[in-house]
Amino acid sequence: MSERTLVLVKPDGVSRGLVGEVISRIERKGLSLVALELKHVSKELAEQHYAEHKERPFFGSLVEFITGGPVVAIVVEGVRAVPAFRQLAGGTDPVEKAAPGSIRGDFGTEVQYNLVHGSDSADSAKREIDLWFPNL
Ligand code: DAT
Ligand code: MG
Repeated sequence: MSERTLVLVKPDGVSRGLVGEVISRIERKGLSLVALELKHVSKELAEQHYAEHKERPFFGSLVEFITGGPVVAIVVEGVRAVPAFRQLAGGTDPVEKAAPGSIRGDFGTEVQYNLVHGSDSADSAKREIDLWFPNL
């Protein structure tokens, strides 16, 4: 069953020149790109995107980070796209949780600078795609 997920290459991934690497891994996994945009993220969009974390101590710095440079937002489609991209990304902590071979495991060291976002469920994907690509 085909489904969609929202992928973000966060500002650290863009500034480190890893956009092509991330897209390449998505394509090699067998997933398709449906929409792609380089975006400067407003504080409002960042706060809505990460609304589930608004009570967490890192929320302020997370919003500051994600609005601090352009991100590449991608709608990805394919069979089991949501968990498939989470697998490609690796766990949230690039050192403790993300396995080597994953994007975070291969390229990251710090939790905040973990390079990519991927929706965590089909419901989150729908909410996030509506937020980032209202015209899709
Ligand atoms: P994920 O991005 O793997 O879905 P999450 O939804 O729990 O992880 O958190 C969203 C982002 O917030 C995460 O990618 C990086 C940041 N973050 C999470 N936990 C953090 C922490 N303990 N300290 C700093 N940043 C954190
Ligand atoms: Mg999450």
